[in-house]
Amino acid sequence: MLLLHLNQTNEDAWAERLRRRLPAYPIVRRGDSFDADKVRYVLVWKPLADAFEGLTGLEAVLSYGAGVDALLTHPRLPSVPIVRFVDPDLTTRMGDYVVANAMMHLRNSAGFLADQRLHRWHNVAPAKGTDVTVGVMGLGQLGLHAAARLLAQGFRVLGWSRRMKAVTGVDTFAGQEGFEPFLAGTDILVNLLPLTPETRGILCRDVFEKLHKGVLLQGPAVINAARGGHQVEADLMTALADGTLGAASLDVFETEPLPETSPLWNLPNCFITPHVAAVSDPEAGARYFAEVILRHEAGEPLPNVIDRDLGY
Ligand code: NDP
Ligand code: OXD
Repeated sequence: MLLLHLNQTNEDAWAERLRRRLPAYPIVRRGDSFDADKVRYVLVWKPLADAFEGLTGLEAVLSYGAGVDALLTHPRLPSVPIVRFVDPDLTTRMGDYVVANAMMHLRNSAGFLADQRLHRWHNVAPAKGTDVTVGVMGLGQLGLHAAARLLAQGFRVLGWSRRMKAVTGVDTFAGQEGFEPFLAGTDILVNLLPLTPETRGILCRDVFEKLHKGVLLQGPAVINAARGGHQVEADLMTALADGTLGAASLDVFETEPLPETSPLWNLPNCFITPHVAAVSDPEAGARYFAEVILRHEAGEPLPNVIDRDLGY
């Protein structure tokens, strides 16, 4: 049995598509009445307190988000494998977000928007893409794709990961010793790291100050498409206000939804989106998770199982 523990608005779409893909497999939803001990798989992302209650026969937790930080901090997370969502649909959406926002920063969108509001004709030329370096933090499923898309746009691309990687066209750095040289060469910093104890708060003033200056008109830019817990919002506020950063694109926040009272809303050089950089599409998700279940039921190993010790 598959239990859908989805606490979001498109719950019906997920249920309908999964039932279509798995017509012979029992699927129940949170709130239905069912034998909890018959549940072999639970589809969940940001688990509520009771998400795993009574699931004594569980084979795997299926995370319909790519990031598993909310699962890993659940106090009653069962010790079964966690399969996360890895899919070209999600990856492409993230690539779209990163490219769109990198292009906005390249073209000085924050500066020209501010001028437009003042009816000011300020005739300055933005930098050229081939002179701008985008540094991608995290060279996993999403970071590698984003790097390829940025290269295709003509940017120079640097990449940073935990372990050293060889990526065609990308200058790569790894670990703590690689972090400062990576930052020193970066005009636009893209965060695609998982949220772990090691990466929490990584987008802080000290990091913003180390970014490369002099290429983008208003100063270096930051794009955070990973998790709000990566950014120190007070540091972002001051860096965006005092020119340490020229602009930022934030899709994720320490508290979501971003409170109406957050001063981030009012910063003219901060582009805010409501955690939609790469949504998990029900059609793509149903295709992926139906395949995971069918293969596992046929005796094959589970794919994309996260490493609990690493936290991603
Ligand atoms: P992956 O697990 O595929 O990749 C993670 C990358 O981060 C790896 O390259 C890994 O290094 C690197 N990394 C992890 N820890 C460190 C560290 N301490 N120092 C340096 N590098 C580190 O993740 P995905 O690419 O699939 O996803 C990344 C994140 O994006 C998710 O965890 C999620 O939080 C976020 N996300 C946001 C979405 C949105 O809509 N805003 C949508 C989907 C995901 P190594 O290769 O050496 O292991
Ligand atoms: C994810 C997300 O982790 O949407 O997939 O943030």
